Amino acid sequence: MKNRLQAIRAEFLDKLKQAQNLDNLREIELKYLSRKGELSEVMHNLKDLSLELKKELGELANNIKKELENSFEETKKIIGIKDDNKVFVDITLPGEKVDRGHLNPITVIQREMEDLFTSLGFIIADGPELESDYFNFTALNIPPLHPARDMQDTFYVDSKNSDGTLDLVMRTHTSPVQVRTMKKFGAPLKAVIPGRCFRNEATDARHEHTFYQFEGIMIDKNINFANLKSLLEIVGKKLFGPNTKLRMRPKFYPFVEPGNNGEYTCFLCEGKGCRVCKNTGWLEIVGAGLVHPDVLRAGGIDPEQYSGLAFGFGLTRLAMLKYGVNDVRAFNSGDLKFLEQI
Ligand code: FA5
Repeated sequence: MKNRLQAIRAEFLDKLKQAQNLDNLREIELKYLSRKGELSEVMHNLKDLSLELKKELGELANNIKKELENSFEETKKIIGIKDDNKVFVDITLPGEKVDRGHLNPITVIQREMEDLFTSLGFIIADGPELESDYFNFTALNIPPLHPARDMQDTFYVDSKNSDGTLDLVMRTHTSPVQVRTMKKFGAPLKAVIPGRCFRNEATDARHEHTFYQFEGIMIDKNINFANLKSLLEIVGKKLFGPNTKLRMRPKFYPFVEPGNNGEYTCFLCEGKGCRVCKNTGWLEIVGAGLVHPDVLRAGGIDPEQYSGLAFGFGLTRLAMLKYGVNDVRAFNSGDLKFLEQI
């Protein structure tokens, strides 16, 4: 049997050397390597041998099989290239599935908003996520020890000012970039600022420690509340459809005066009341107001000459509404099953 194996090996390699085209190769494969080929037949007969011989010849047979298969594949590659009219393609093999990625839902909404605002002449501005305490709070009319700081607790970085107060914070909102853009570009100014924010929250289905906002600021002569209202109406119609209505209710934000909460009619029930709007018919979407004179001054703009409007959407919450996501924590979970289905 040992001789038989060596003879098959020699014969196979000889025929392979002489093979000219893919048809020759198929014949060789059938005769020696197929299930009913000569090599398989010898291997099948091993079962009748003693345990010791079976072990010895079994190993030899396997090594020869591997060697012949490798030589066969090598020759197939070479002949496949030469024989260019007959490239070896096995059409019975399943195709290779290529996974396609897609944009994160928050990015989709961010881009939609950016498109809308750039079409209205706004620039897109950016600012640091690790922000100074001054820009995040003080420049926005929230001085140290002011009770309004309690509304937005954050993560402080261990770096101190000369007076011992903590200097750097993970920004709690995109509003610090209002003052940064005012200082950079002056007035008049029309800018939107998308970005990631952080808060030290007891997280729940609607509150995450890391989330996205979409800020807007517009400064010019005679900017008033009507400008703010009409701008927010345009956004509501773009996001939720042409019948969407806006209502604005007073809310305290230290950096705007008057400050308010913008609510849109619920896109799901169109104001009738449902589980998404908790039966109120309205969805709280945006904080907004007219820029406080102190904030204009912090940005180097004279409030006697200019006035401004500002707003801040919760971008993550918008994505939750648009895609019917009922737990904000899913966005940061890294769970591909969640991200792929959106
Ligand atoms: C602010 O952050 C203000 N800077 C918004 C603003 C800008 C007001 C300009 C006036 C002028 P507020 O804390 O309400 O406001 O947050 C705004 C939105 O961010 C909320 O409506 C909500 O949609 C989103 N948000 C706030 N905290 C979280 C959180 N922990 N998780 C997810 N989204 C949040």
